[in-house]
Amino acid sequence: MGKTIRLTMAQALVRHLAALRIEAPDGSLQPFCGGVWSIFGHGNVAGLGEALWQQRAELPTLRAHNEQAMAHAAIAYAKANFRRRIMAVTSSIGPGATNLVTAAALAHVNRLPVLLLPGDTFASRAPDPVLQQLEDPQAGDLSVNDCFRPVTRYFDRIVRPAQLLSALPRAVQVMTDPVLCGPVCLALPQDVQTEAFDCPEDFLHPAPLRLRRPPPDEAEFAQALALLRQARRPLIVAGGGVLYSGACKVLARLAEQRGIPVAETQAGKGSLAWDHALNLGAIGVTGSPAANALAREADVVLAVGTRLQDFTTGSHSLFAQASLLSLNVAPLDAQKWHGQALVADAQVALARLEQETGWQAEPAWRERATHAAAAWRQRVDALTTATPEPGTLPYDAEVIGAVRDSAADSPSSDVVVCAAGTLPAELHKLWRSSRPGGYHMEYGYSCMGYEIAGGLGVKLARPEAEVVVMVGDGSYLMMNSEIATSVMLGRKLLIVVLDNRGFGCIQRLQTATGGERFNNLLADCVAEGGQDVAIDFAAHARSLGAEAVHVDSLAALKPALKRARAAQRTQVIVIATTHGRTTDDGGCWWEVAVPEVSTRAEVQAAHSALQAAKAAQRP
Ligand SMILES: Cc1ncc(C[n+]2csc(CCOP(=O)(O)OP(=O)(O)O)c2C)c(N)n1
Ligand SMILES: [Mg+2]
Repeated sequence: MGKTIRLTMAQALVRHLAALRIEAPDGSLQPFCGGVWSIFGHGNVAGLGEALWQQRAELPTLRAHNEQAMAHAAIAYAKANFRRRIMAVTSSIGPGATNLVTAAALAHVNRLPVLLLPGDTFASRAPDPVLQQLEDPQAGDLSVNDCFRPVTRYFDRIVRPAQLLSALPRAVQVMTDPVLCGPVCLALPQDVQTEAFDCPEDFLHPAPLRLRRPPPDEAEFAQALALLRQARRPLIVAGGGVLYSGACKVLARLAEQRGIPVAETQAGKGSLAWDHALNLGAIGVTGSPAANALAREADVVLAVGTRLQDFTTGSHSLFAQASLLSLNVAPLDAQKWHGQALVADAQVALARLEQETGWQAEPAWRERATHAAAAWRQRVDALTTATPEPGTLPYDAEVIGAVRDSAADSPSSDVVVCAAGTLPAELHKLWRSSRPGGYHMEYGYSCMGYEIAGGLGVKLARPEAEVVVMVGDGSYLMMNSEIATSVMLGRKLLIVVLDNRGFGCIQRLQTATGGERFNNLLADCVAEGGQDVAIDFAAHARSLGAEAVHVDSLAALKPALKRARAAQRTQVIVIATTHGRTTDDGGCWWEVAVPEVSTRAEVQAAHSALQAAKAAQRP
C-alpha cells in the first residue's frame, strides 16, 4: 500500500477536486473544476466549509443568494465551456439541498455536468431528528436528498469517509462521459464530512481527464452511408452535440462540399455562422420559414447531436416524410423516433463521412436552400430594424435588433443568454450567432429564473465576452438575486428586461387553445380590493447594486445600450414591450393538449383543430 495522509472526508474531497485537470482540445491541461458555489448552514459549514477555506487558493469558493441560482450558474459555466469544465455546488441540509433539485433536473434534461454536494443528516443518527430533518415513518435511511435520485445521473451518499475514494471518481467519470454526461450528486452527512481517515496520497494526484470520442460501429456506419447515398434532398439538423463535440468546422465543410443545407435547434444554434450560405436558421416550432419549408421537402434528415424534442420535430409533424438518420453519441437519442441510428462522436463520424464519396445533394436542392436562406436573412433584417407604429409599444424582434446593432465589434463577442418566455422563440428565429457559444439558450428545461444566474456562470467562463441576458418580466421576478452577486464578484452582465406586464407567451397559448384570458397577465390577476402593481424594475435592480435605467422607447433604448456596453458594472435596462405581438414568420404546429369537452365553443374548436393536426404526426 502506498503512502496515506490523515484527512477528513471533506478535506480529501476538496483536494481531489482542486487537483483534477482536463485535457483541452489543444492538448494543454486546465483545471477541471472552476470553483465551488457555496451557501453554508449547519449541514456543511464546519465540515466542507473548513476544507474549502484550506484550499481557497487552488479552488475558489463563491457565495450567491440562492442554491438553485448557484447551480444555474454552475450549469451555465459548463455549457459555456462545452462540457469540458465544471463547477460544484454545496448546500446545507434540508431547504438548501432541495433548492438544488430543480437545477439538477435542468442539468439532466440538457445533458450538462454539475457536481452537487448537499449536506445530509447525521450518518450516526445520534442527535436525530436534527433541525430540517425529514422523518419518514417507514424508511430510516431516507432524507430529502433522495429527491436527487431521479434527477441526477449518479447519486451516492457517503456514509463512511473511504467511500469517497470510489464515489468521487465515479461522479467525475459520469460528468466527463459524453454518453452519460449530466448532474451528479454526492450527499454528504455532516458528521462524515468531519471524520478523518487514512487517505491514499494518490487520491490527491488524480490522472488528467480526457473526453472520449467514440467512433462509429462499422456496420452501422455502412448503413448510414447507404442511406445518405440514396438522398437527393438531404437536410442536416444541428443540435447541441455539434457544439459539444467541436464538430462545427467539419459540419461546415460537409455542408459546402455536399450541398446540404443546415437547420439549427435551440441548443445547436451557432453551429454554422448565421450568414453561411447554407444556414437556413432555426428549425421547428420556433423555426424559420426557410428551415421548416425545406424540412417538409427533405428526403433524408441527418440529425446530429440532438435530443429531437418536440420543439425541434414540431411534435413529430415537421419532417415526418423524411428518412431519419440520427448521429448521436448517446444510444438513447440515436434510436429515437424509429430513426436509423449512427452512434458515435459527432466530429469523428462527420469526418468519416467527409472521406466517403458518392453522396451529394441534387444541385437544384442546394440552389433552393441558398435562395431560401438568403431570403430569410433579408427578412430578419427587416423585422429587426423596423420601428414600432407611433403610439404602439415595441415587440421583442425590435428590441433584439437594437441589442444586436449596439455591439461595437463585428462579428460581435456577445453571448446572449435566455431560457423561457416569448424571447426564446424570437431569439431562435432572429438572433445572429457568428460563433459557437454566442447563443446560450437553456431550452431543454426552459426554466424561468435561469437567465441572470446562468448569465453569471457564462461570464465566469467567458470573462472577455459581453454577456447579454435578455429576460422577460416574469422570469426576472422569479429569480434576480444574482444581480447582486455579479456586482460583488465584479462580473459584469448586461441585462435587458422586456416588461410586457405578465406571462405573455402563456397568455397567448391560453387563447390559442380556446381559453379565456385568465391568471397570466398582471392586469388579469388583480383581486377585488387589491391593486394593480407598477413594478419599477430599474429601481429594484439598483437596490441590488446594478446601474439601471428604464427607457420609454426603442429610440431611447439604443443610446442606453451604448452606455451600458461601455460600463464596467452590471447594467440593467428595462423597456416596456407589447405582449400582443410576436414574429409570425415561420414556426410550425406544436402539440398541446386541449380539453375534450368544454362549455366554451372556442375550446371545442381548438380540440377539433388539434385532432386534425395530429393526422400529420409521424405514427
Ligand atoms: C420555473 C418555471 N415556471 C413556469 C414555467 C412556464 N412558463 C413558461 S414561460 C412563462 C411566462 C414567462 O413570462 P415572462 O418571463 O414575462 O415572458 P413573456 O412570455 O411575457 O415574454 C411561464 C409561466 C417555466 N417555464 N418555468
Ligand atoms: Mg412578460
